[in-house]
Amino acid sequence: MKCTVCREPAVIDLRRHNSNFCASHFTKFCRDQTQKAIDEFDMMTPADKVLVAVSGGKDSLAVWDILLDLGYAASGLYIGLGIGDYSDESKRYAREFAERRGAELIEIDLPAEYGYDIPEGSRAARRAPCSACGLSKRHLFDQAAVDGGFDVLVTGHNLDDEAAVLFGNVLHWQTEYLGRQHPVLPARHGFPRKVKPLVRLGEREMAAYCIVSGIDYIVDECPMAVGNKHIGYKNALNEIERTSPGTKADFYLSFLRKAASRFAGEAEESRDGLGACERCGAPSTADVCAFCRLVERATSARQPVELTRKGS
Ligand code: Q46
Ligand code: ZN
Ligand code: ZN
Repeated sequence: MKCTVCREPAVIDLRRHNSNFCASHFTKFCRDQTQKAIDEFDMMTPADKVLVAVSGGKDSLAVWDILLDLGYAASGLYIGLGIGDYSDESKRYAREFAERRGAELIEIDLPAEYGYDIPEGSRAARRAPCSACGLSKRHLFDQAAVDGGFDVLVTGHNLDDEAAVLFGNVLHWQTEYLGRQHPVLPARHGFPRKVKPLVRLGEREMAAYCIVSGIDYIVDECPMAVGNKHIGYKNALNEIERTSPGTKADFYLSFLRKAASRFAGEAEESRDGLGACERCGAPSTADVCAFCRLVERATSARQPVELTRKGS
């Protein structure tokens, strides 16, 4: 197998692009695809102050690495979720990467700063772990970006993630979510601009990018992801992709080009009428935002346990 560009030995074959690449042309391919997504969807410019949401996994570290190489001023934001060894290890990878690249890493520790971890928050709020986690992360990412004066918040969602979410939204005709499923959400109502520069690159490519770039990342999946419906959607799409390479990219990117705008109105309506949370000031449709309600439930559920322990 030879590199399509230079004929040196290739390290990866990309069937949907009908190409093979050596390590250096693969790295260039990933950078080019990222820059193409940034340009195509007007995500940001090198003048922007960029904050990357970093989990310690391959996608977030890869996008951070690529943005730094493309000349963006990108800081990282890591949130300690209190998910046992998984959180300890993922923090170590995020710190190691930041140190190696000499980049700023902002850290927030959910248990230390807000008094609960994701397993507790999920039990107390009677939400699935990923729902309590997603709500907490979204709130803290938004707040850190706005407080830190960042122009744009970057997440490492890749093509596989976005295609799986789209698949789920289509299966259930979640038209409001379809209206919001764009790789750029403009800044408004106290939310920062949010962008997903990896939407043209798949999961396998991001793992390969980290390997050829010498980036260590947490390989284990989050233990709380078990039962997450998106894993099933990804598997179903991978099965289709196996026999028809390129279908996944076509499904998602053609949705953006041909159909997304038809649902934009519904998303607009749901974002109108936002007020400010009376406790934290974040944009909210209710007097107290969902995050502050989660904090309240999770911490009041914790207190009696601590009191019992102290008294015993
Ligand atoms: S960290 Fe959180 Fe993910 Fe773990 S609990 Fe679910 S959402 S799976 S990206
Ligand atoms: Zn080459
Ligand atoms: Zn609030």
